Amino acid sequence: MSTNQVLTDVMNSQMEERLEGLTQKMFGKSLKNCNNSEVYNAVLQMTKDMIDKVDEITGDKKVYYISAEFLIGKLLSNNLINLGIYDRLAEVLDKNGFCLADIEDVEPEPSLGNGGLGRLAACFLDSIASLGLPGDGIGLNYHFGLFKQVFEDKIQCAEKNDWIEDNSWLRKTDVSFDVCFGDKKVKSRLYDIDVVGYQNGVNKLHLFDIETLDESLVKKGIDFDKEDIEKNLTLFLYPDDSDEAGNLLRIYQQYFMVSNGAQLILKDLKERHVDLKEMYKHAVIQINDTHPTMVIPELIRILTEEKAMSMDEAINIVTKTCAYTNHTILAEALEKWPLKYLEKVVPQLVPIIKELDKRVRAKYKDPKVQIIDEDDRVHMAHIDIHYGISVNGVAALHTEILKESELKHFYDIYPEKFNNKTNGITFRRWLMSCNPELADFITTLIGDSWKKNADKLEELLDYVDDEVAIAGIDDIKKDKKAQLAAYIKDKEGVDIDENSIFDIQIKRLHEYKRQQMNALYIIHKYLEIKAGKKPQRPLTFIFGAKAAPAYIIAQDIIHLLLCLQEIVANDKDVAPYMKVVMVENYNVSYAERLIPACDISEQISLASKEASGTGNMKFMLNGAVTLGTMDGANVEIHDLVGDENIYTFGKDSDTVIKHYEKADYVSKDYYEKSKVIKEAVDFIISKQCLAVGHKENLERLYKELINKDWFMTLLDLEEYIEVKDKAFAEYEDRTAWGKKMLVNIAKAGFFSSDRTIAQYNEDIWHLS
Ligand code: 26Q
Repeated sequence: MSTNQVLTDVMNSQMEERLEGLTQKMFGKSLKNCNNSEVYNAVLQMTKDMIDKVDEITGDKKVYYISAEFLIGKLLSNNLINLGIYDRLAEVLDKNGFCLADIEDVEPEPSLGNGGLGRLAACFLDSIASLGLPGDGIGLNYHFGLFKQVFEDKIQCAEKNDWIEDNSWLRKTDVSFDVCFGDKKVKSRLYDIDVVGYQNGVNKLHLFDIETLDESLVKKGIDFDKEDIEKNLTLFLYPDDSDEAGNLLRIYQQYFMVSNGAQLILKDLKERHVDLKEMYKHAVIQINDTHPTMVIPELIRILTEEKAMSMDEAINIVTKTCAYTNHTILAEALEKWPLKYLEKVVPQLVPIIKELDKRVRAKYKDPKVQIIDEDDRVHMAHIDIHYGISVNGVAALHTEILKESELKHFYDIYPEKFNNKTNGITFRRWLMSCNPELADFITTLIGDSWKKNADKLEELLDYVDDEVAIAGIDDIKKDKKAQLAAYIKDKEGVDIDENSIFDIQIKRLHEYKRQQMNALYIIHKYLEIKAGKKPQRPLTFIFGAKAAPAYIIAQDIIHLLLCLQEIVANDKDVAPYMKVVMVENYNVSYAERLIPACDISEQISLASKEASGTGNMKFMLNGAVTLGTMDGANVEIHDLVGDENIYTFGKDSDTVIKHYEKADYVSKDYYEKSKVIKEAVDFIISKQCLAVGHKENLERLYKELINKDWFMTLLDLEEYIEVKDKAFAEYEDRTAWGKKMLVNIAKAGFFSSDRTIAQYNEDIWHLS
């Protein structure tokens, strides 16, 4: 029996007394007399006390996962599960008149990320600890996470989103470093959040902050004075404005993160008595997209200026220590900082970056692989690729596209550096915690070894013809749909029909993800119903998405969806057959309710544009069937489940890439050639739509679609309509659909982030 199992047993047997003791000590009353918030605080304290006793994960080599985002979501439920005390706590609370789910609701959600990349980082930390590997996260302690979304007059408004309370998972440490921005020196303060592995030890998420921060700078919405970094450095997480990234404060934040990170790593190595010449044998730094890239020149700077190493030696050692993950192929999202900006913010790095660039120029003449381009912009990804040991994409197709087109010139130079690591998700959060009913049912069928070894889910395939098992899965889906319906009624004030098909698209709002194509389908369906063609069963279209505040067309798409929601709801001919709901402030907690209730998972990006997607994996694991393009990890989902168990459509990535190369996609041709497309697009500026919406937003979106449509919505619309209708029709064969659900769950094992992390370790990290 491991130490942690002993701890778990002790905690489970003494839990009631401990909680009672804590409520007495903290609030001077007994557990029974506390309110939910007090119970939450006592449970938080009890859990932290237990974590203090769990062994730290140690080893000869450690990975440092540096990321500007860790979208950890609420932590209570996950920590309880990983510590093995969830069931007992539910029992104790129940006995005292509380419901654990209500207590979980009290916790504020830390939204320290935009979407996929940040959530991936959080899943990875869970898996690293769960596999017992030594590995910490390094990031920033934003006081306001991703903005809170509210709809006013069918327009998205952004409000500040605070999450830090007096009593929280954050632990203030006595670690503080000096960070210099040229002549200006800022003092940092480190806060740690414990990362508890599943039946395993503890690692840390290190979040750096400043103590001179002034939260009162934030006035209305999310505007604030951008001048004084001593007051504003860690106030906000930047929304992903791919296009409008050129903000100095973002560079200040990035350097603050990596300078602290580098100092922390060196401190750690010193405490472990590591000779810095052998640093790469004891530390590996995984760079999550280009946001932490400055860690490379920063380490080189410290090693040469403060540790008396030669430039050759420092570059050699740092190169062997760092590895880079690419998460995007959208050219506009690749970070290129004007040298001028860097000269202003971090003048001390500029000579190092110039030296790195000089060395590249001496070896390679191709302008495409230089670090500093002819316009004096620094290509951050190029630093990572030249001065790191590994470059990985996040799904098989994505990595192939990097090798063959986006980063081809680098692949020609360094084929050995390129590798794929298909993303994954932690099953602790995305099944055990958000869908305990399904997790338990799976366990009754195949035992619980799948919790440690996700591939075991394949044993479910033995039940593919078992009517009882299939009915069991279907009943759970029904329950989760009913739970979601009640939640949506409460939160959004919208009634949804539990017996309808739940078709869900939840993800950041971006044109390449094509929420607008889904909207056009909805218009098409609306017009069909108006014309008398009714669906066999009512349809519920659910959306959740935040748009970067500076991304105008994305705002317009949200507006259109909200207009459609109203038009459909108010039309008595149509309302009984379909419903549209755009939920407000979609976040991790909302995802945890939506995903288990989904029948059809919308993964409809323009092929070649979605690096991987991870929502697609979460839906599949919870028994939804994917309706998707052959993009990102959808391709691997398709390969695993087979044609029978997924609905695919649309032009493939080669075709799309050729359209871009030849610049021969003309959206107006598609609009004019197809009656169905024309009708749907025209509806956007119809009298009916303008009566509920804003002319400016709707006209702009309409014009964008027919004149530009950069992400080729109209290219795939007809096939999308056809395949989506087929999926809805086939849903009526309940036995066949049940099998599809089961196969999707059974084949989801590959997408466990435990598998992804094992591969990072095997191929890149080599932790002992
Ligand atoms: C850049 C500059 C300035 C401000 C913000 C940003 C910025 C912030 C966040 C740029 C990009 C991001 C996030 C990117 C992201 O989430 N990418 C997603 O990563 C997932 C995990 O690998 C993939 O599954 C998704 O396909 C990919 O879109």
